[in-house]
Amino acid sequence: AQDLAAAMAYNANKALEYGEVSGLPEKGQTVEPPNPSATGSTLTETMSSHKVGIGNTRPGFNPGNEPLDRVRVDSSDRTLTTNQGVPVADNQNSLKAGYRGPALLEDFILREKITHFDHERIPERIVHARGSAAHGYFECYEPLQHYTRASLFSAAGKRTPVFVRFSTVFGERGSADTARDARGFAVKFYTDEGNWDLVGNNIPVFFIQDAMKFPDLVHAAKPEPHFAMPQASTAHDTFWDFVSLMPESVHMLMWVMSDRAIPRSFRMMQGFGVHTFRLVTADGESRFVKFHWRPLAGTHSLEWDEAVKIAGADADFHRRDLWEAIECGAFPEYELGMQIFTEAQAEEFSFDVLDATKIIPEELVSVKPVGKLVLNRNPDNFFAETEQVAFCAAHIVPGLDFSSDPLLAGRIHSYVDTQISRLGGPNFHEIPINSPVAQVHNNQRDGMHRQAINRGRVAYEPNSLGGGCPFQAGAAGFTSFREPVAGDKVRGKPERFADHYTQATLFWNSQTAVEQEHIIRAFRFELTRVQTPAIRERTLAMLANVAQELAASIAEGLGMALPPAQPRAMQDPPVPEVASSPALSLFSRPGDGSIRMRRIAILVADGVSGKAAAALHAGLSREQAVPRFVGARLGTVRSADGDEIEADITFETMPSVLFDAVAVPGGHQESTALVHSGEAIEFIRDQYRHCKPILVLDGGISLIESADVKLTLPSGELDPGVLYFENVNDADILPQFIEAIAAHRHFEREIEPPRP
Ligand code: HDD
Repeated sequence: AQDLAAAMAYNANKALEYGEVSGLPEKGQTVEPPNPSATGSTLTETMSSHKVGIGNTRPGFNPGNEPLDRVRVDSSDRTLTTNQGVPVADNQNSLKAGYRGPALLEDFILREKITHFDHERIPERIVHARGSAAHGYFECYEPLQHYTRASLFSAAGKRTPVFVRFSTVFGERGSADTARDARGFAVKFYTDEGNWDLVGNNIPVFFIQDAMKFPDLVHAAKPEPHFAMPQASTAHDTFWDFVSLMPESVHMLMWVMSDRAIPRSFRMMQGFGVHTFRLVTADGESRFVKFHWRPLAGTHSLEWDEAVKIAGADADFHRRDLWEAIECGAFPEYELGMQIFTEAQAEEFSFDVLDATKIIPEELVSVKPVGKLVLNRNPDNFFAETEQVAFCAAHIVPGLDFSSDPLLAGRIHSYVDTQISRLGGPNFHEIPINSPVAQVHNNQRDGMHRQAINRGRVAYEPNSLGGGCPFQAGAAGFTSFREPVAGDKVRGKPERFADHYTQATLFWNSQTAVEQEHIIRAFRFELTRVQTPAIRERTLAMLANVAQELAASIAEGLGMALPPAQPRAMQDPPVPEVASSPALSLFSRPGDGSIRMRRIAILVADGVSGKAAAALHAGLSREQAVPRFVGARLGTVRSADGDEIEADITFETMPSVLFDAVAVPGGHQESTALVHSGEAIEFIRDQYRHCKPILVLDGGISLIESADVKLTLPSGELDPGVLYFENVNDADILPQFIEAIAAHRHFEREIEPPRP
């Protein structure tokens, strides 16, 4: 009984009420009321003491803003209790009248357990339901007061905590990670002047120009309502019906049909704020800004065939990758860049910066690096953090402001609104993952699930009974930029919004031949799945305005004649500033040359050269890559040198598509054993088909030959991604293999569709 009492003495849920944890607020976080003696609280302890603890809080102190530790629960060494903290003696059997008798209504333990379980699920997000998240920090490179008074940009080296959620857009919560889709890139900055949510995507433009069309877009893209198919795919009639009638979507379609929509990893994709926002200085001066995230690991994507196979082999491919990278200490990093420009500059552009279907080519406004984002901690609990996090485009801090982008205007409303039904009420800002680090003091009260226990009798302003607190921040608070506006009340769009094609063509012209080929194949895939010929035809007619050769190649793949181009909304669009922009190619950002967290298969079977296998494993591990010994079955493999190697995983459980490269370490029996394994041959063939690096040593060559892998390209040159060394001790093996892996893919050899 004594042990039980000791175990019960501490309740991690209520840590606040036990000493140290409820410490003083950070210096500078407390705003002293102008006249403390005027505070007419009936709770005198509010003002009474400098001591902390129950009944002894400091003025302005709000325990709700303490770090998340206050709500973390660790049940190790604890007894099981009900939600009321009552110890539970038996968690196996319900209460019955006799062992074979009926269950009793009074069994509050059973009823509480089942009732809670019955209500465990909350609605998934209307869009972006499938996501994965991580904690980290943002570090500012240099003070930016010249551009903005936002506190997170106020000093070099200043760190602001962040929580970042990546997502697919259209799939349901349990859908596969590698669906063709845009990816959400939502960042919550817990700044010392409140939360700023930069809720972006990995694509810099959007399907539509006005929030009025968002429900239509989502209804068209989601599974069709009569039979709820297809899941996490836009390859169906309603989507293409809608977009082919909405040519403003064509620029975004080009991006979504490119390999951007099948990233290799969340660590290897860009992010964009999409809209034009404002930076505002302390003097009230404003410039426009577009936000860019650039991954230090470079931008890399999957091949479509790979993405499809990964969906079956590991539907959690991106979630696992993010989790494992952080667990391994290979922290994902991104640089934040800003395209900063004036309204006068914006006037001169051939496009409208309030149109979310347009980019600003980097040739016009360069991207200024302003800071670094590092993701260094996985959430403790998926539901409490990743699921309950509520990003809102309306969450903005002093020094930043919105532009009049009509898509953004709708978002400012939608996000807060959707959380109210998703998270069950207006107090979702109190859920620990959402609560700001900055203090919260206002006269909003009550509502479902209220956590804060606001003291005193005052919940209005102005007041004298509360000393006028909380008082207005005045100039120190958020002030909207004084933008002069005038105009008639109208429903309509500015003229340049009607130019739908110029930037879609710019994107097409900026792609390499390999990327163009992939875009054509993606359109063919999607439109082949469309059942209604008229929708295919209308889409082709729209694409003919982007590039004739694009539309013609797709038409050929569909077995259709190319229809005449759709009439354009704008007959004479302005001449674009640039005809091509290399920064729009995925290949323009190969990354920092590291192979951190790349997965590499080392194929093993009895007779493998153990020395070579071990050297490869050690060398790749040193580079923070993840080598795995892959065999036909688990257990021990006896190497040619007599050593034993433990196979980590099998061909069946981790097929080729889950690896970035393969090594066949050679040896004699080994090559024979693998040559007779259909799985090993298929493994190598897929690596080859997906343009991945292949390393072959010594006798391993027979396996490569069985898989029809050529050391040379059709041009006769050596394939830089297929490395063969006869001598397993060659000093060049590791450096060359690492270089080939860092290059990610070797598209020189691309053979899609595969040769017979
Ligand atoms: Fe949105 C979620 C990104 C337009 C309405 N959106 C959501 C998320 C991201 C984006 C990343 C997931 C946040 C998370 O991880 O929880 N959305 C965008 C971008 C857009 C965009 C980059 C265009 C530039 N969205 C957009 C419009 C509307 C919405 C025009 C409505 C008018 N978005 C929502 C939403 C969601 C959402 C319904 C669903 C769940 C949520 O908000 O929290 O309110």
